Amino acid sequence: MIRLTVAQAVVRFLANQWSERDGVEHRLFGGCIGIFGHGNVAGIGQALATSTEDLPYHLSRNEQAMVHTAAAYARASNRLSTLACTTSIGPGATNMITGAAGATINRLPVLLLPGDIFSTRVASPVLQELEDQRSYDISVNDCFKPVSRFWDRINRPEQLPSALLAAMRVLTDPAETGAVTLALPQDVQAEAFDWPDELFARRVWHVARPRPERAALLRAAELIRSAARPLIVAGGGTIYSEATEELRLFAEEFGIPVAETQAGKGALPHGHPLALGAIGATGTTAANTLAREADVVIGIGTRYSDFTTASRTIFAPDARFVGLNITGFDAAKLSGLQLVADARAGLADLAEACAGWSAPAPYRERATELTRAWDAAVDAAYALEGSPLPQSAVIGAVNAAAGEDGTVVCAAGSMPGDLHKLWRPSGPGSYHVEYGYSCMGYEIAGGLGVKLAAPQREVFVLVGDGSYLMMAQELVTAVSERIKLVVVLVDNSGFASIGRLSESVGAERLGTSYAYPEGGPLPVDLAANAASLGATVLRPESVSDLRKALDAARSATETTVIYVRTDRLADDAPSSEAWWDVPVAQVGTTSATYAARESYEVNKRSQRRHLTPPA
Ligand SMILES: Cc1ncc(C[n+]2csc(CCOP(=O)(O)OP(=O)(O)O)c2C)c(N)n1
Ligand SMILES: [Mg+2]
Repeated sequence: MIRLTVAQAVVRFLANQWSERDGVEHRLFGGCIGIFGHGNVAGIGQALATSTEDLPYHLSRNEQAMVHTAAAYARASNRLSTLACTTSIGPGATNMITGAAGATINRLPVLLLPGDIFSTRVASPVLQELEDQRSYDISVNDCFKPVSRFWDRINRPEQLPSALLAAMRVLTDPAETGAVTLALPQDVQAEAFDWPDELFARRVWHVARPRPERAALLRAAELIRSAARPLIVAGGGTIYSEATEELRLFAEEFGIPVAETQAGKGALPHGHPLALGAIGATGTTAANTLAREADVVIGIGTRYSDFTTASRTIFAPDARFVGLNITGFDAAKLSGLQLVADARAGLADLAEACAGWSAPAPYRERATELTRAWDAAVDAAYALEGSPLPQSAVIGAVNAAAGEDGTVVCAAGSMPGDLHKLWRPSGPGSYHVEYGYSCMGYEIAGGLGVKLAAPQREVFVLVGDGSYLMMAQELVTAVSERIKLVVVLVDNSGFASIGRLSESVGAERLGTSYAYPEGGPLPVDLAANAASLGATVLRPESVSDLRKALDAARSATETTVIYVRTDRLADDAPSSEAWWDVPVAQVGTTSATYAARESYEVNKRSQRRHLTPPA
């Protein structure tokens, strides 16, 4: 027996959890990130302060941000490792909900430990307590339920061991993973209990590589062998499963071109003759052309978001789908033939089952040709010059500076779409755009997570002025913890993305420009703001100066913010020639609205249901 408080037991337990895949073990928790207040200061706070275990603590500046940091850490670790997040009760806790939704949507493991109201309820209502007149059993932490893959509240110490084990199981199960919430009432956190020694034994969570069922494998192979124009859609699961080498071999052996989702980008590096790059609403014309022509689509580790399918307009109405996915839920999408398996194991088995077959040779050449044309369009966009700077040129300069060991981080605004189209990834891990939740504010916080998980990488955060204003404070965390980031702050005085969208739906760019109501720029200086938070700041005004600034930031040891001005109204990236479904008002006061509605209805007609049985 070991006598510890509940919080001390949590800390000790977490420090002794490991994940294992392919014989390699990883600490399941690279650390604990948190902000203290009443609800965790005397519990988890005291436990961390006095712990001798290996669980480093990081002080974040915002609870939403710290969940983004943990999710980015998990993504950069291919989900084999994450961070635990601790908060006070009330607003500290609920600030994490946005981050939790982002992690769950992106299928990334994060452990959330919000403080909770007294289990004894003797002094209720306490500061920051939600009083629900229907039940004393409800607290704000109930809001975590829909965004958590496992949720529990520890009202008695005896409940802790089974809750911890269930939490670890979900975090390390690639089919179930996402945010896991263990709400910890503040009195219970501080309560001592006699724990069995075995609770703190070193525990290894084996991350499985389930193989496909034989019959399903044969069905999938038969469908693939029947294809004249097969296409692979590689999603994030391909990267998390570390299946990129199997993907390359599979594509080469059978002559199947590979298109990539946002999370899958980098699965097949740019320059490979079968790498089509991005697919969908923000795709390359190469990938989108072949998507329209494909008769069999093999989705690997993809959730088929509306961006990937161009809101279900990119694939032929009678295209048939094979869904190789760790979850049946995703495998079955678009009426797919379900191949429920780990991506790497599934690809190896599928290769065996398809042996001897190959897509027609001219089809392979067509993929390479289409890609060459897109590459030329990107070269032209990357070569743009001007003042304010063209966004494509900014992305091109960062792409060049990132080289082989760089990772680009982004999440919201006009840049994720441009990055998806333009960025030339050097491999898996080089591209980190959070586009499941596309959460403004993820950028700098996420950059921290990537750098903590992969310190050998040079991390380039691309952040718009809108996102920066939502969450710039993590620069202070970067500075104080000496976590080096290169942040490229792209200021276009508002929302280029939503402004463009607003105009296209007849909403007249309302609320998308940072200016006085009567017009005219605001006396706001975001570069000075970044400097005031402790970053080194550079203000290049030309593309060649930007390149020099990137070189300087790369060789610096401290966090640098490179501030560039771009034009909110410019759209210099080549078109994807694909659609995204955003509803347009059916009645309005301007002819623009009616024109937008009319073209919307035309596009709607090309939306497909994908109900064709696969075999
Ligand atoms: C938290 C959050 N709120 C709102 C949105 C909707 N949204 C998407 S992009 C965007 C504007 C982003 O502006 P900025 O970061 O300056 O990028 P830009 O579009 O100018 O490139 C908004 C409001 C969002 N994605 N996330
Ligand atoms: Mg902007």
